[in-house]
Amino acid sequence: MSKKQLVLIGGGGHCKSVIEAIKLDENIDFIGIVDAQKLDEVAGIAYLSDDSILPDLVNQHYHFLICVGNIGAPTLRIKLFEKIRGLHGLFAIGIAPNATVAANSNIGDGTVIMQQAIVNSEVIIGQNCIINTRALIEHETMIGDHVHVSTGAIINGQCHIGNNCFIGSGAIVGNNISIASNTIIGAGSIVLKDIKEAGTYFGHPARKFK
Ligand code: JB2
Repeated sequence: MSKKQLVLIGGGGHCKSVIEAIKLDENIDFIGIVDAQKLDEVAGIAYLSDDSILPDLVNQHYHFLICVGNIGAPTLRIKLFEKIRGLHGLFAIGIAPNATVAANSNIGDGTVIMQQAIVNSEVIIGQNCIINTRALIEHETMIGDHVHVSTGAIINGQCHIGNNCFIGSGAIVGNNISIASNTIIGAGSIVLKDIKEAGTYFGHPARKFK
């Protein structure tokens, strides 16, 4: 199998974590990093240019991963994803070699599964998501596009997480729970009832904050 030639978009903190997560994947060749500001190399990967270089990189048939995080608002992640999609660019799927991903799960383009995350049987994850370090996604759960399940969060079985949600570090979502698109769940919160109205929810049990 030929190696996937990969360009990373955004060279900040999340990018460093992504490089660490996937650098041992022998099927990846890092081409470099595109960032709005000029950088030196990031975790050993070369800086290429700002976004004006994207059409040229798409023409090279490189694959892309958006590497800006999504703490709360996914606006920049979505903007960059749509920009590359508008150019007909190809997206990679990044899976850390030490993550566990069920063979019968379905992972969308541009999604990254970080170190020691677990994606269990028949899970469906949309495009441009972050399943962050040590997150657990249990059986038959469906996750929309542009969702960030942060470090150590647990989404139990048969849940439905809408588009653009942010599930904070260490949060727990009970079995068979639906969470409306565009919802933020604060770190450490516990969600045991469906969330039908988008907003920011905190606590145990999680309550609407705004
Ligand atoms: O339009 C843009 C653009 N705007 C900002 N195009 C490109 N190509 N890059 C852009 N950036 C770059 O994204 C910034 O210049 C900066 O280098 C990078 C964002 O880095 P930062 O470290 O600020 O955030 P992050 O998204 O990598 O990490 C956040 O989310 C992670 C999940 C942090 O909060 C981390 O602590 C967190 N772990």
